[in-house]
Amino acid sequence: MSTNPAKPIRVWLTPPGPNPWKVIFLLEELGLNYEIESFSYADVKKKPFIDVNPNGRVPAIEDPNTGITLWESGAIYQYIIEQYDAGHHISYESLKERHLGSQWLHFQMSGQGPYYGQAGWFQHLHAEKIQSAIDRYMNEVRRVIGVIEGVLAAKESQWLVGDKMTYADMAFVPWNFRLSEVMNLSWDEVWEGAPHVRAWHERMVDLPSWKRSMEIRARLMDEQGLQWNGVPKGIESFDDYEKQLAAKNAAEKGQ
Ligand SMILES: N[C@@H](CCC(=O)N[C@@H](CS)C(=O)NCC(=O)O)C(=O)O
Repeated sequence: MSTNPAKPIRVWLTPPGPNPWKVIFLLEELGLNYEIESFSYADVKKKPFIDVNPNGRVPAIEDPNTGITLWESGAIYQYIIEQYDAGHHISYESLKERHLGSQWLHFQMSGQGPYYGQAGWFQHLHAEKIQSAIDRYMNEVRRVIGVIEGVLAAKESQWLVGDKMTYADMAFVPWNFRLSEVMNLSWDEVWEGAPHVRAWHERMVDLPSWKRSMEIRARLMDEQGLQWNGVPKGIESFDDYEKQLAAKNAAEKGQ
């Protein structure tokens, strides 16, 4: 059971990246009243958004029920859980489990998100191909998957905390969902040596709340003329997109 806010929580997001979908997934799983303010990634460091988040990164929320504005998806998770998961559908009340949930959320925020993000950046978007940087972040992605694999394999439960899915499990989904693109590998290759992580991830992407979140993403991407992988419509593949970005970069350097 969750406590539903009377007025919708406003979620500011740009559709392509994974972080906003972490929050939408949580709101959908709890069945909370919310609305989306979708805008272009090109405007993330501009007004009006930087009045909401001076750091110019999505997601951010405004909750008119409490007057609270928050950014950083981990802080948003903690707030939503404390304020709106009174029935502990995806959290625990007990001291140990509360802190284990916090531990995994911190690990996701500091160990998964930034490293996966840098892996994707150096693999696809950085103007030069720097193999040592690609290797460093890809190795770190593998290491993070390995940490979770070891923990899940050793546990009787299929979840990180206690014996049910919690927000701590859910927080990992949006970045893991992008791994095939980030690593440029098939899903079988991504999950090689990590059967427990694979099963854990697949259980969550099969949830109606995740499926609804991805339907919303598809609609908002379409509204902005973007294909599912973030490539603008009219450009065939991510490879072609990378080539166009590289040419644009080179032209700007030449100026
Ligand atoms: N630690 C932040 C990361 C947020 C983040 O990096 N979001 C990306 C989109 S997925 C973004 O807004 N990037 C804009 C930029 O890098 O300028 C969080 O978890 O909320």
